[in-house]
Amino acid sequence: MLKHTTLYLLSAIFLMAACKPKGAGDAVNSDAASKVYVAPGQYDEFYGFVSGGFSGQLSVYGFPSGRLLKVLPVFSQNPETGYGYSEETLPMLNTSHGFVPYDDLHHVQVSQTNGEMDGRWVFVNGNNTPRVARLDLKTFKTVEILELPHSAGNHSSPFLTENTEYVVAGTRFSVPDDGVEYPIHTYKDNFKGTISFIGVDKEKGDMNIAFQLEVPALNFDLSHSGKGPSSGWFFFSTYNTEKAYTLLEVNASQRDKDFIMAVNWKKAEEMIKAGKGKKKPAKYAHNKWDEHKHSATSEIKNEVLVLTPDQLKEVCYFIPCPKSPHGTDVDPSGEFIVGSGKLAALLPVFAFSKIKKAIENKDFDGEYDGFNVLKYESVLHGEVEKPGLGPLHTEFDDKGNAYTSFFVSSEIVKWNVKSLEILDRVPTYYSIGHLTVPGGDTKKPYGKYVVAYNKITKDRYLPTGPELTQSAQLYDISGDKMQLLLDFPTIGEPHYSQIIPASIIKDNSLKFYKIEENQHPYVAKGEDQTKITREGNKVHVYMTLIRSHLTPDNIEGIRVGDEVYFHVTNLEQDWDLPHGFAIKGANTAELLIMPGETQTLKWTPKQTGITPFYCSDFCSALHQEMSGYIRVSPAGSNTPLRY
Ligand code: K7E
Ligand code: RUQ
Ligand code: CUA
Repeated sequence: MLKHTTLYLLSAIFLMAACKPKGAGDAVNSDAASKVYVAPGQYDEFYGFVSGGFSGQLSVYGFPSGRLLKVLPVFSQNPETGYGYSEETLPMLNTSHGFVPYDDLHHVQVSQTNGEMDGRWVFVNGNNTPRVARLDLKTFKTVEILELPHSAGNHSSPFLTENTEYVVAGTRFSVPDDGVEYPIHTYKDNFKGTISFIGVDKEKGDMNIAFQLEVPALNFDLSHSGKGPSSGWFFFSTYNTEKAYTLLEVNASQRDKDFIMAVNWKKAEEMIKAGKGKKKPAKYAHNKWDEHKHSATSEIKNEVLVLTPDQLKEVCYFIPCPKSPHGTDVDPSGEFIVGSGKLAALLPVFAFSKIKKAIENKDFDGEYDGFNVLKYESVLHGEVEKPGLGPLHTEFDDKGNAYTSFFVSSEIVKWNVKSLEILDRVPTYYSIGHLTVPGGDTKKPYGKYVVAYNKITKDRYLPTGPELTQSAQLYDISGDKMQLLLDFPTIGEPHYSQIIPASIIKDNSLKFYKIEENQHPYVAKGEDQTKITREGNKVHVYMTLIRSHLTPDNIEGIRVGDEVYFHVTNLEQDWDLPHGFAIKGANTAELLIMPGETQTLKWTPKQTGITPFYCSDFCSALHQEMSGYIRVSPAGSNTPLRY
């Protein structure tokens, strides 16, 4: 009965989010338009990489204009480019469960050097089938996907250490080891949490699981790396200290305080270097894109190194944090850590110097599952009082201020990190989740804007049926008061994003692939290298595209039942000259091939007749001429190959 009362109360609080804050219509000043106006032909000042949530994609926006520049498929198939359809890209979406072309992408991190965004790569998490992906910002392509074993609900991920030494990923659902079944009610004894430390190659960016920590069964929600004085530490918000395994939202919120777990990852790393890691069976896919072969490979790995709870007493410490903390955010100085208890009426700010002292002095308040718990009061810098309802995430500017999102009261609150004084608040329309200041989780914020990513759109845009676009809002934070400038729709549900000065990225952007560097096994580097080969029923067509013809363009001798592989090379050597490739009735893919690249479409003709194919991207005045015919003869016929 009590449980149900709590449930109703909680639902009531969260449903309030659907109410409309006052003054929704008149929140914009007349100069807002000029502040977001980027004249035709001009570039935006910032790139924004915005999570696409359950669309499994990442989108690229220009700021301050809010113009959508590109949608980048990661854990999804994309008919626009053939990603996840072409033979070369299929392995990217392989997992230990087979081909999984969807996921729920929440968090975005641009690679860092010395705690500042360096613009080399973007890392994102797959929340559902636990994966971490890396995109290369030279090509804006997904180049690596690594599955995480013994994890479920890869939510507190993929947060980075200051020099991108590690991508860190904590499990949201505690589970037993992969493949092991226990009665669910034995949760307390048999379930556990894991935190993966994924090593990143300094030059190439290649990821590998360096080690995993086995930790108590808790829900690891979010995390952030320490920096400066807190270098070498990582902070995770956790909830469900009650170890509930049913009606989670309610049971998991009964206690007054949950925990932030502080992890001394430098110490864990030393233990691994000293050979203390234990080998444990694991099954996970590691998929890599080869830029020269223009192809992906997928490898299934079968082992990880782990440190077990009995080894971690001097690695992990618990900090009490009020009611179901969500974001754990570290300020640019690295001294202050903000915990956001979703159901708490205040915002605790912890001081790293006090955490360090408490650990040195062994100033503990008992244990939780064999780990030392620090005293709340002894590590607290202070509390922001009555900040708002339902705090989720905090970002920082370069003037010592913090910006916290409040889901239930649907607002952003600006406060000073040292004085804890509330300075300003603005409504968001409606019910904000994450928010982003450019560089706002690094040592170097660019405190010009904050972008709100909202959970509920309601009536901000023209109705589009029951399903509305998701929505984001851009605010100017350069003055004392925040000012709403712009609404813009997003692709899928936006969670976190990263916003980075365009100057760090744009000059490194690749214009086209050099044809002489193309190492695709089926490349034709000129029309003289085009050909068709047959082995049994497998036919390989080495085809080229250049304005404005496909070579070969008349193909005979294909039979019903053949497996035909069209390896299509775009011979152009210039920026912005892709060609498309489409075959009538092909149910595998339609391709978009970049200059210098080779991609493959697999086609298994089911009926006899004449099948046209053509370039599907308008590429020149003779684009409509860019087409050809295939003659398909009956199975077993002996029409000779002719092209
Ligand atoms: Cu707050 Cu998945 Cu980062 Cu979304 S989580 S809001
Ligand atoms: S054609 S430019 Cu199909 Cu009218 Cu498009
Ligand atoms: Cu090539 Cu149109």
